[in-house]
Amino acid sequence: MMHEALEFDPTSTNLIDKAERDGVETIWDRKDAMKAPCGFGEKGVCCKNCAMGPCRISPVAGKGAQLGLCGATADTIVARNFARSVAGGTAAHSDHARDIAHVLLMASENGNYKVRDVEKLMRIAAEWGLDTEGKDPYDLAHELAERALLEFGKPFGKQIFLSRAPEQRQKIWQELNIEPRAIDREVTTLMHSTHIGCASDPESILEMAMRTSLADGWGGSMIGTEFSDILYGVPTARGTEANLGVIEEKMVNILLHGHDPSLSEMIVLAAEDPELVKLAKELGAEGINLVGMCCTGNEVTMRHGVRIAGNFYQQELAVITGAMEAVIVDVQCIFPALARLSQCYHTKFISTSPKAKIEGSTYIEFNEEHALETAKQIVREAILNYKNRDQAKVLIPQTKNKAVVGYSVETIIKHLDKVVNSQTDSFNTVKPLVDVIWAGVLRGAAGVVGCNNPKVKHDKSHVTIIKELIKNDIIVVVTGCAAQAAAKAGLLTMEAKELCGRGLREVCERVGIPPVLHMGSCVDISRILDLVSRVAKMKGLDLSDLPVVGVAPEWMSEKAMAIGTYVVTSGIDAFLGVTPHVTGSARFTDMLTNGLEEKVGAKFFFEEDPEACAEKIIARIEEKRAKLGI
Ligand code: XCC
Ligand code: SF4
Repeated sequence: MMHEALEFDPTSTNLIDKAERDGVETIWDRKDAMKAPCGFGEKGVCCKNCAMGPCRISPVAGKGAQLGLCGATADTIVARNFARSVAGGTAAHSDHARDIAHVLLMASENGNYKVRDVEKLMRIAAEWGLDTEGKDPYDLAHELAERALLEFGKPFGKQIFLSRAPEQRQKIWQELNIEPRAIDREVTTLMHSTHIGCASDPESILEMAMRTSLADGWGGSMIGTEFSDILYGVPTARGTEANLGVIEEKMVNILLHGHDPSLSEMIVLAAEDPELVKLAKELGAEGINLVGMCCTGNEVTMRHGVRIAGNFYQQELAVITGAMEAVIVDVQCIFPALARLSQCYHTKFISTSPKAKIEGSTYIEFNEEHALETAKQIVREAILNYKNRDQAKVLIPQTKNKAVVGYSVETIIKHLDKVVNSQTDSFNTVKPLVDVIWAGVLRGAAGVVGCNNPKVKHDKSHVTIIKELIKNDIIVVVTGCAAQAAAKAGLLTMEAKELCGRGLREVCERVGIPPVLHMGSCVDISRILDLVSRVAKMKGLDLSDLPVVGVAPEWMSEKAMAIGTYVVTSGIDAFLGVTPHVTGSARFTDMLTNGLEEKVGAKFFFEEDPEACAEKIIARIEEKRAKLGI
């Protein structure tokens, strides 16, 4: 049976047919079994914040319950549910960042974790006001790590990275009293405020959610990105390939799936270990083939060129190929379904994080103290499993596309610099980018980010929107699973310039970049905040003045909810291709899609049709240009 959501992606369709033949179940079967989703949940009007409930508000005014037992209105319930998603997303990104800071704290010259980029260490330490003069890099790294850990729980003060934003923006945050304090405090306070019998004013709940989301974007996520760069190196442009065709028939295939580079970096090292490679060969394989998925896939492709097996939607399909010796996961975006699925094949499903023990998986705790040793043990398990592969069950789609990845802010600036040869402080100048936008050669920029969601056809919204934007001379930067959709569609190549308008094509040719720039994982959206802040500051403008937008065509996670909220709170419009669960409150929906603009100069747009979404984005960008008189 053809699942409607799939039509767009023939690679996946083949494997879905195979799943049916193999008698295994996938997300598409579960989606069918789910039938119509709960209408109350869909609209956000179901509250179970206390045991007097669940309370659900009738969507028809004057008919059925209009208030929860405690008297909460639909507006309050929707606002509280929304806010709790933002808290969940902020917690996930930030707890990941905390782990990275802990790893930096234990980094040492002779240990598994080293400081790979001393220059960036110095730069961030100086930015944070540490005395760097004549200090041993590791002493400085430890001092910086301790400072970062305090960002999560310090009793006083606000997030240090807020000062990266243009001054006008900081002032807006100050006036609204939404400058985030300690990250954990914002998450905790928001959970408190949305407890039964606490805040009921939707306006104020939204503002608290905005403050919490800023603790993600300009706090946890930014720490996650910058500290990963210090430990594992600043990403640079490099070639790779993407889609399930990167799985190799004659090699030991290992899929890395999840988020934290502290695990994946060690697995990369282990997979290169000569003894383990030798073992793989002794067992009849041609070698070890490490491939990535979701954000951890982005982390390792940006720093090592590790090939991308696919995005969120394809995690089950990778196992269904029958050629996957092991799936190694840590945290976030991992289907619990993988446990049962991998038992139908020879695949070892290895979970590693005490924060994400998955029933039915093989649990090998990843202990940072013995990082490389554990990583080798995990890779060895995969190799030993090669002999259990059932050749009769193997089907590897031959589809894959070339891609260039690794455009950190540093790398983008270096590329721009080559063209203009500007004599100014090379790290700080985004002048060439500013010039082409102001000259109208580029109309603007869009960050296309986020997940897959079976509510829309796999990757179709991502690809349709991106193509439409580059055709209209809007340069696109991508992260997360959106980046992988773009990679699979061949949009991260120099050749993709043929799909662009004249202006963007010219820029791509002169600078030597693809029209769609891979900027990393989802915490790396902080790189986008950094980049646009540099552009705004160079022009003495606020972020809300710039012809730039954020787009999440197929988002699904709470993290995406936090991202959308901090993007808007930072003054950048966010276009969502999947409508969040807020429509049960016309008032709250209006606050998001209208009222926010007055407060923070940006708002949400909900548009599920990708063509219409692209049109609205272009219109909004032109509106901003007109206001700037450019
Ligand atoms: Fe997860 Fe980060 Fe979404 Fe992909 S894009 S499905 S959150 S892996 Ni971040
Ligand atoms: Fe119902 Fe109020 Fe309890 Fe929510 S908090 S479940 S609306 S009584």
